[in-house]
Amino acid sequence: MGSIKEKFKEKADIAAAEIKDLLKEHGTKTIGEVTLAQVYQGMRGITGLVTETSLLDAQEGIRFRGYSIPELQAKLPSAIPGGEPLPEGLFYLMLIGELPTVEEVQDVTSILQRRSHVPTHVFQTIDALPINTHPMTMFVTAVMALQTESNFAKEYSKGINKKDYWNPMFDDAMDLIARLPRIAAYIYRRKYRNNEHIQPNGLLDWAGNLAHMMGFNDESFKELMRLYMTIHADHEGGNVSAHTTHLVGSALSDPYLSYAAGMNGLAGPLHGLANQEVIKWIFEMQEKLQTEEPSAEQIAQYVKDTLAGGKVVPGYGHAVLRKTDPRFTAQMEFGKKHMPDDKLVNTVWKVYETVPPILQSLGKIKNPWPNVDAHSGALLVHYGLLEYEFYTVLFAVSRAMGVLASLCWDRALGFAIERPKSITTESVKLWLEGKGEIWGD
Ligand code: CMX
Repeated sequence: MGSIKEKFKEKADIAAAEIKDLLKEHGTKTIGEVTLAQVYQGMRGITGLVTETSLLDAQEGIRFRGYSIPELQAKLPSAIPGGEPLPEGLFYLMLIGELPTVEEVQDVTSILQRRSHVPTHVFQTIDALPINTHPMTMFVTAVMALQTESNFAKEYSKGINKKDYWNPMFDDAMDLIARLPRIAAYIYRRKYRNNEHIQPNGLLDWAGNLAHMMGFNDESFKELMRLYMTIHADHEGGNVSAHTTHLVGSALSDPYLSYAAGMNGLAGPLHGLANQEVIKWIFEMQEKLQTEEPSAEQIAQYVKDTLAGGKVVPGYGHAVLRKTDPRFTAQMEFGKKHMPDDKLVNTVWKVYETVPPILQSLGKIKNPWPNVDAHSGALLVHYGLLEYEFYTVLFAVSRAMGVLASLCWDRALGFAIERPKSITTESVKLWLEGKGEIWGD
């Protein structure tokens, strides 16, 4: 058993015993009320899940095991002195609950290197799809093809004690995270670089290797990938991609099936696909206005036209956050350091000055501030990654670390199959007339 696996099991056993005691003593306590409006409106604000890896505060933004993004940038080991954190370090933190040492991060990097082999049939499956297939469809299809490799599925069919579920789950999570950069880079090179592929470099870290295999060897692009993979990894448990992975995993579907399901949710324009929508929206604005440097007035008019067309302003708003997303701020800092004069990046900053007051003036939007997706595309375009349909694949590679670390915890803590109660409007009407209850079995 590798040391990270042993450490995970040790931590999980302690946590499982704590939760058992906690529920024994406090299990009947009420933690909130549910209104009818919440039931109809996306269950917003209902606390109904446990996710150990990160917690989102509406004002402060995301904290991973208690650490904010600036704290991670200061405390996690980096590939170059003073550089961006290595995402392997964040994965260790989410999985084990403690900040890793440099050696522990190196250990994760080498485990991922060793497990990164992708079987030929996965590449053949990608090749079988028409070239105009969306990269997220290719990505999820490839993950499904890779499901042949699931240790959990094999062990379960042989017959496994439920106490041991966590073990093959852990192996699957590691294998899958290790293999995703290879798959993502293959899709990128097949679709956008004449099918000319680049072999992995065994000396590089996980995110650096992804940049290398995609064909981007600028050191600051590798740094961007390390930052990008870190900040997109997790956003507590209720968002569509994390919740779906957890939900599907709760049926004991293996990590390949569960993660693929979650990434189908990430591919929606109100969630992860918003990163492609933002750049598309800005490119269309440039095209319409015939300028690469639109003024604040021109942007304001374009925003109003977008809203008048019954469309959302992509990259703005959030279901939980009520301030500028710290993941946006981290990318803005990166832009100021590496490309302060880039015209597109400056447009993103001008959009940031212009959009919030307009959204606020509508009076119905709970959060007029930018989210993570408002910034990411402009940084990628700076390095020549213009193919915006690919952006959500990068988000998906990063998100694997959070949702799969959580899946390991789900199985180690023996979490139950998810099965909330649903109701019909007819039953609501009867309840309102005092003719029956809508809850219960
Ligand atoms: N532009 C226009 N209208 C918006 C808006 C935006 N950016 N954000 C919210 N609204 C609208 C909603 O559509 C809703 O309108 P209706 O009442 O007419 O249906 C109203 O404002 C209230 O919405 P809300 O409670 O403030 O926001 P929700 O929790 O319902 O939705 C989100 C959150 C992210 C889906 C929404 O803000 C949105 O669509 N944003 C644009 C897409 C985007 O950037 N998504 C990425 C989010 C981050 C991620 O998951 O990656």
